[in-house]
Amino acid sequence: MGFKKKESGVWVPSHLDQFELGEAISVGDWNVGPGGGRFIPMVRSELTLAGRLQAIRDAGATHIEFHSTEAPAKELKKIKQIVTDLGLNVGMVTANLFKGRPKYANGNFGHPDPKIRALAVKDTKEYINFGVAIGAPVYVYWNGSNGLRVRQGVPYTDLIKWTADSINQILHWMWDTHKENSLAFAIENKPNEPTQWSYPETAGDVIQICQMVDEPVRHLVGGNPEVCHEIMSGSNYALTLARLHVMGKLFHVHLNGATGKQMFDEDLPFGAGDVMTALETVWQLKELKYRGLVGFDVQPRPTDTDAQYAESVKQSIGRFHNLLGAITDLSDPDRRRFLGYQAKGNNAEIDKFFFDLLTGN
Ligand code: GLT
Ligand code: MN
Repeated sequence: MGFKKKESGVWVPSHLDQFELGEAISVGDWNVGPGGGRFIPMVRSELTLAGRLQAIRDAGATHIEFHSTEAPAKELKKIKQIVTDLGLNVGMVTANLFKGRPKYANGNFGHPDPKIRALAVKDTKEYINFGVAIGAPVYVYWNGSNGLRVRQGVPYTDLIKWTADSINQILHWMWDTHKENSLAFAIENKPNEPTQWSYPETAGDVIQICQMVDEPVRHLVGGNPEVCHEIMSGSNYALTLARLHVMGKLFHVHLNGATGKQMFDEDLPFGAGDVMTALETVWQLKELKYRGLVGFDVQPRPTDTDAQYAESVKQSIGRFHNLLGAITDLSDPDRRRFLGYQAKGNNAEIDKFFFDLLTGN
């Protein structure tokens, strides 16, 4: 895994041309669980790590994603064994910089206190080492608590500079330490929750950070756009995939679903909430010839029973394959017809084309 040098001399993440679309399905360990939250009771029984991974694998995943909280770096040997025994691979790792420590309540890489910024950098480095040791191609930084809880809670220009600077430090350390075995560092933007205003908020902010880090380590950083987070911002997810792709920064994806009327992360199964977004997402990934990991970040429904432990994961993967199948099965004349509509700006026919594709007409 890691990075490879193209003939042009540019370093690129190796995993991005490794899989056929839909072949590598990566799911968060946190995507199954007993349920429970501020307004919801625990409804399912707790499973062990091995039990959770088995449920995710049986739902159709090939890769697993870990937080430092559920899969602590010090348990590397044990975790590696469980993953290998189940025939899985690790797709992504991410240090918990939101609930990992009480100190992160008011931010991480852009926290006003330099000691807490340094702690976030240290926690990240430790978990990158874990990711390298366990063979994960991707590291994700999700902003989490980074940002503002009140207006001017952090000086705005400093928030941006501190965040970029913390990431820059990590990238230099990673390249010096791990060279081409480095992980593809994918930044996952989200506009709010748990903050009122988060940074990085949008894919534009992710690209801003990519531009702010030093040129010799810039190849190491890109984005991990998530469907729900884009919908919360009022953005078109497929357009965001393209935004990052044209900059060479589409390092990973997190697919899920949202109704579009919520200002919080609904984390519905992929294809739930807004099925057209799901269809367009698969269409766009195919269009971009995306060959990285297809990651899912979904939560169980509060009504799911012990028999439906990984139902949200299973439905998400099933729908992805269904939609991919429908798109792949399009005949050449139908494809040409579609391109003709696009070239002429025939919006009515384009709209009908997608509706018919979805309904099998
Ligand atoms: C959390 C968040 C996700 C992130 C995870 C990785 S944590 O579940 O809602 O979008 O991808 O840190
Ligand atoms: Mn996510």
